[in-house]
Amino acid sequence: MNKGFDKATFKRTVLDNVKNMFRRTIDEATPQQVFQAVAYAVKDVIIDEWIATHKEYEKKDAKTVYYLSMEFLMGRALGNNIINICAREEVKEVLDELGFDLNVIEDQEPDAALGNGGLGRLAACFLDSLATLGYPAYGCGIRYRYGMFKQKIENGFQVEVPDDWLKDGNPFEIRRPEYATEVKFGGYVRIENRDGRNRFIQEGYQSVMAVPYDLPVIGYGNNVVNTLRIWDAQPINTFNLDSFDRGDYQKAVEQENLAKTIVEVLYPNDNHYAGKELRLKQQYFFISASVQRAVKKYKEKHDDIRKFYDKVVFQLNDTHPTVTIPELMRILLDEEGLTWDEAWEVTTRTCAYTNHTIMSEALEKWPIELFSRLLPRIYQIVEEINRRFIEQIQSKYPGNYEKVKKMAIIYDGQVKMAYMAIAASFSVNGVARLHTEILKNEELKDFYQMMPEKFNNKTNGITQRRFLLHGNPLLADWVTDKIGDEWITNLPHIEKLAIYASDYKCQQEFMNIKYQNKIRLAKYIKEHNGVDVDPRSIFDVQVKRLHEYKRQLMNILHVMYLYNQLKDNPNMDMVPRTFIFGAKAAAGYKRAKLTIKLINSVADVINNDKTINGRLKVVFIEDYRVSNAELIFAAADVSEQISTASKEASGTSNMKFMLNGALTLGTMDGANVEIVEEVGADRAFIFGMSSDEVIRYENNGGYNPMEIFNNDQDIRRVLMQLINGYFSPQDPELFRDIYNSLLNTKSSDRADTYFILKDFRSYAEAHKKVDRAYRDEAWWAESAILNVAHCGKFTSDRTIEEYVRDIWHLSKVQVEM
Ligand code: 26Q
Repeated sequence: MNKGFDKATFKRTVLDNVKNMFRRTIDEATPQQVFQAVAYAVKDVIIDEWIATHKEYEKKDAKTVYYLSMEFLMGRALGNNIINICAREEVKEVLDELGFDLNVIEDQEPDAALGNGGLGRLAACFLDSLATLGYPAYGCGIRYRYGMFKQKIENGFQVEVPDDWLKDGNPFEIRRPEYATEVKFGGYVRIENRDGRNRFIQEGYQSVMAVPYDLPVIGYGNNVVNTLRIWDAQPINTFNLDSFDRGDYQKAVEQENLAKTIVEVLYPNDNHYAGKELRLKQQYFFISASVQRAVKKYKEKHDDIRKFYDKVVFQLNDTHPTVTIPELMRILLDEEGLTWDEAWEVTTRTCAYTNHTIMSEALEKWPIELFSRLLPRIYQIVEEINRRFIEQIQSKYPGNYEKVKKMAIIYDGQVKMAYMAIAASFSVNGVARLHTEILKNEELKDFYQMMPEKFNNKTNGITQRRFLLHGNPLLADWVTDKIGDEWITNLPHIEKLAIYASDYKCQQEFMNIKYQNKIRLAKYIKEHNGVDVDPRSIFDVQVKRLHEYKRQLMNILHVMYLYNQLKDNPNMDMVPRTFIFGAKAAAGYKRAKLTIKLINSVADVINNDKTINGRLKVVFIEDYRVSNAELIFAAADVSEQISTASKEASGTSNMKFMLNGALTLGTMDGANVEIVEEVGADRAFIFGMSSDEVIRYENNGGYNPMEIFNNDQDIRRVLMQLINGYFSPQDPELFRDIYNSLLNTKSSDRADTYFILKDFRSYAEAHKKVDRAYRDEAWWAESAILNVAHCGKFTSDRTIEEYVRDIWHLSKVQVEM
């Protein structure tokens, strides 16, 4: 309940908006038009708080974190905003009175899909927590014209469709041309000696104008509204005839094109580096604009730039924003006139770096040629950072050239972004305890040995406001009924539920809510996939980006194995199971896309086989994204978290499932380790090799999948079905590449890189345990409730408080209205 919320005024505003924006009365308005009208009305409600929040920050002269990220996977804003202003009931009533269903209106909004997966969604959860906790923060990113592509499934194959998310406008954003900033690319650097000092002047460059759009990030029930600032690009001087005369015609066209292409589209790679020139342009574009703006804002109130770090901290979301470091150095050296040592002091006390992956193919390395051509002055600075860093390595390890080779920022013709980020940050953090340990002891061992004080862990978290309060209203109300609503802003409080876990009536209530949510998802699946699924079956779910290390392939191979068992033994006693997948594959990732086809081919055969009596169903949910994720988590019984141990830095869907009372079926990887620690190993289904074992095999060899293939007839049969046309009669060779990846990779790579065959038996065993466990309804309900009760650690509120305490050192601000 929001005491200040005036229903009558709100209703009036909605009606006026429909009239003024569309020249219609409410009964003539389409749902999309009503959505627009409601969204603008909500913006009216929060605008004063937005202004007041920033006034308060100014007044307090509060230190601010800038969360710099190429991705913010925000999802829809309306429903979340209504929840955070605590006016969901009121808005629902107003819409009821106007003859509209709030859920239908919410469904009109496109997802803001300015991100790929975990890293982008983490940024969005962090913004929610920062605002809710009252910390001064900006998110800084790019206003991509097209976000993450829409996925269509055609004939079982993924087809990518552009995500034209801005086509109906974006009601919550505000364009801020007054903060437009020029960003320069290319050209050359002229050195001029003035008053005995060298000046570095970039000439012959191309530039674009960066124009920010601000989006409100609303704290829960506290009047705080922070800002997500995303930058658009515009041509600098619109084409004029003069340029003809000056012979600059070509350049004018190029500048115009640069502005258009730079923010055109989000790169759809997740955990994979693509060394594309445009990607580096995007990085420098939004970083230069954000850093310039932060410095300008600081200077409006302070005259000693040497104390910049007292008021500003830059958090680098992976290496993608690492040009922050040389860009800040450039501004301090070339524009503010600081000495190198002074500038370095400021930079290294301002920047902190988060690592999200240990996958070597995700490490960013830019060819010197490209980097120096695109960013000539920035490259000079990187060279000097590298020169001094090497000096430092040599003084610490005299004569040890191996160390230089392994740690240099520039080596082998490449600029290594992670090494620069580590060298110039005061903090380096991993995103789950196990991940941080692997960074310290394996991937970044040399850096850890040289500067151990920088390394720290910040286990990821998620916002319960979106993923329980908004996504699962039935369960949210039930929890509040039992223990009050403190959990909304203090998730550990949810532990109070534990005493109800063994109570028969509570178990029944809980399982009934799960059942209602399964009906809701079944309806969605029927509407979108045309497949009937039984809400009484076990909903066994794997939703995340498609990547070999996440092993969706192992999941579907196991489904094939189960199907074989059912065919051999039609009376086999098993609890009906619905295997649900959702995953986008990077457009260029062939094997990932083929895995989607395999899942759909297996689904086709199994779902149409009458002889198995509907005991097995396979569903691939098209276009997995934040908005349908909320429905999926709420309905899940089993959470598949089955990455090869050591490969998943943290995972965050594991936490969202837990929050919604699904049991984890997973490996001891990423944050799964900590989830099991919280809920107890007996309330989860853990299987597979440990990260130590995996790393030992990787270092010493000794794994031969062919042995397993030759000795395990069930596995052999499943693999043969990949190449005998069993699931693809029209094209028996279709899945040959997948078969080869498991058994006989021709290249120098080891076969079965991700140990699918090695872990298969123990995976199947874990599934058997799920089947047995689900039959004991009381045990299952108790375990599910205990998962909810023990998820308190995994709120992003806790994660943010740790960042604040150990890295950012911010103070909370109160906004009175
Ligand atoms: C890099 C260069 C060029 C193009 C694209 C990229 C790129 C883009 C996105 C590289 C990596 C990503 C995304 C990585 C990511 O999402 N990592 C996930 O981060 C989560 C939040 O910390 C973790 O929970 C996941 O374990 C981790 O995989």
